[in-house]
Amino acid sequence: LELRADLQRAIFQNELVLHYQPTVELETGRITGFEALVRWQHPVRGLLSPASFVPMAEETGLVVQLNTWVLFQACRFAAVLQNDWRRPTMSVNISAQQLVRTDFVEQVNRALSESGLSADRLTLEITESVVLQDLEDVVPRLSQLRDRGIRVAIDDFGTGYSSLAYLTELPIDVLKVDKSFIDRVASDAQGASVTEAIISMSHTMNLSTVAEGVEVAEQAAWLRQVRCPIGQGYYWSRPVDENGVHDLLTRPT
Ligand code: G
Ligand code: G
Ligand code: MN
Ligand code: NA
Repeated sequence: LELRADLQRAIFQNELVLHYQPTVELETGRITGFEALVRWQHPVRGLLSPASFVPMAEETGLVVQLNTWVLFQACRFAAVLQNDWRRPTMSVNISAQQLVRTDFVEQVNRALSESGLSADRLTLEITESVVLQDLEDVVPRLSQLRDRGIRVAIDDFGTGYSSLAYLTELPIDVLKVDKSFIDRVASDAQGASVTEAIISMSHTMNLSTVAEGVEVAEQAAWLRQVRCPIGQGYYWSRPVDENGVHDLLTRPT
C-alpha cells in the first residue's frame, strides 16, 4: 500500500530509470538492438527490480502511466542512438491495459514524433495472452502501427496457452522464445527438439526469432546450428545503463 502511493510519486519525480539489454546477431555477434527494462531507484529501499513493483502497478492500473513513461523515455534515448551507423532498434514492453485503450496508437505516434525516432527503430513487445484476450480491438490497432513501420514482437513465447493456429492471424514480426525453452537446449534432447520446432515454425511464418535468456556458450552454439538469427541474455550482456549502452556500441566486436 505504501509502495503504491510511492510509485505514483516516483513516476513524476524521476525515480524510475531504464536499463537496456542488447539483442545480438548470432552469426556475427553484432548488436541489433536493445530491450528497455525499467528499475526504480527508491530513495529508501535502493534499486528495485520490476518484479517487486510491476505486478502492483498492474493491479492498481498505474502500469499505464508507468509504461507510458517507459515508452517516451526509451524513444528519446533510441533517437540518440539512431544516429549511430548501426542504428540499433529499441524494444519496449507493452501491457494489456495500455493496448486496450483507445488512445494507444496516438500515444505511440506521439512518442515517435516528440523524440524524432523513426518508426522502423521501435519494437513493441506483447505477450500472447494479451493479444488473444482481446483480438477484435488489438489486431486492428497493431496493424495500424505496423503500417507505419513499427515492429511487433510476441514476448515470452511458449509460456501462454494459445493455439498455434492463431499465430498466423496476428500482425506480428518477431517471436521472442521464452528462456524456459533456451534453458533446456544444451542438456535435454526432448527440450531441444521442441525448441528447434518453434524456431523452425517461426522461420516458416517469416518471423524473426529472438532466443531469450541465453547464458552460456553451448546454448549460443546450438542456436547458431539451428539457424536462430538473434539472441539475448547474460551470455552477451546483462541490462546496462545508458553509459553501458554507449560502451557496448563502441566496443570492437
Ligand atoms: O528486468 P528484469 O530484469 O528483472 O524484468 C523482470 C520482469 O519485469 C520481466 O518480465 C519484464 O518483462 C518486466 N518488465 C521490465 N520492464 C518493464 C516495463 O517497462 N514495463 C512492464 N510492464 N514490465 C516490465
Ligand atoms: O519478460 P521479459 O522477457 O520482458 O523480461 C526479460 C527478463 O529476463 C528481464 O528480467 C531480464 O533481466 C531477464 N534476463 C535477460 N537475460 C537473462 C539471462 O540470461 N538469464 C536470466 N536469468 N535472466 C535474464
Ligand atoms: Mn520483454
Ligand atoms: Na520474455
